[in-house]
Amino acid sequence: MTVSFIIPFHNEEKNCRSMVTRVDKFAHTNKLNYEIIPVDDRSTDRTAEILAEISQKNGKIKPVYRIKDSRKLGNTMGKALIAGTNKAIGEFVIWTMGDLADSTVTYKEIINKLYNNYDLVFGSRYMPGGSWGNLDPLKAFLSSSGTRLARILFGIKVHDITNAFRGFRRDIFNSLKLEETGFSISPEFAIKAYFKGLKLGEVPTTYTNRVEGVSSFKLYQMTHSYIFLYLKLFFKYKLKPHKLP
Ligand SMILES: Nc1nc2c(ncn2[C@@H]2O[C@H](COP(=O)(O)OP(=O)(O)OP(=O)(O)O)[C@@H](O)[C@H]2O)c(=O)[nH]1
Ligand SMILES: [Mg+2]
Repeated sequence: MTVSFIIPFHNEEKNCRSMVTRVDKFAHTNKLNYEIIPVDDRSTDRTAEILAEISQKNGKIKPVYRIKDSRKLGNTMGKALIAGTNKAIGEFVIWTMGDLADSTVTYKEIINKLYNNYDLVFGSRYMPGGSWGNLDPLKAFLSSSGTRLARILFGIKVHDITNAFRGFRRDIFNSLKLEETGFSISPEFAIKAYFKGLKLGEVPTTYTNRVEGVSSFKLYQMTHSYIFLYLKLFFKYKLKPHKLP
């Protein structure tokens, strides 16, 4: 079994080397078959340069340089995660953030669940045993509200669908036809997987706020895209008139 780690980076020159090294060390120590796919977008700092340098010394690191044009507006993390996943060869895929926010201990637990026939396993900050650590209280409130709303609207039982940190079987990915370009890809993936009848699981994780680098989080943009997504999916899955046989 091969595990593909997909890591999105945007202006993470202070984090990208330690992040890729940390994942590499984890995978090596745990004797995994693995590959690491860092996906860089629009970085105007040395991120791309550093990724190129470390990938030359280690064949398991296979960077994707997606958009070079820094003038392109808007967050494209969703597109980056899709591009990385499309390049992956592993049977299992893990999305993990490039600012060192996710605990490597959780990788093991996600992989164990995938071995136990789960299709999509969330790293969950809000389930018992998980922690949002030093995450800003407003962000913690907003992100947990995104999950609560999905529970009310769609009946999804897991506790953290707004965290992009997750693992899944690669073969379930293409059929979901994910479209969100930015951060809202996280709930979109969860909601579409739920309605597809896939087996969703979760493992507790402890979140760590970034120490270095600049945040790509934009409150207005994110809230707006979440509301639009939830309305669109509510219409698609809950209000759409049933077709006559
Ligand atoms: N490829 C790519 N990566 C992105 C983009 N925007 C953000 N990222 C990366 O996605 C991850 C999550 O973005 P963050 O800026 O940490 O967003 P956040 O976690 O909501 O905000 P923080 O509180 O700063 O951690 C980081 O690894 C970013 O470098 C993008 O447009 N393209
Ligand atoms: Mg972050």
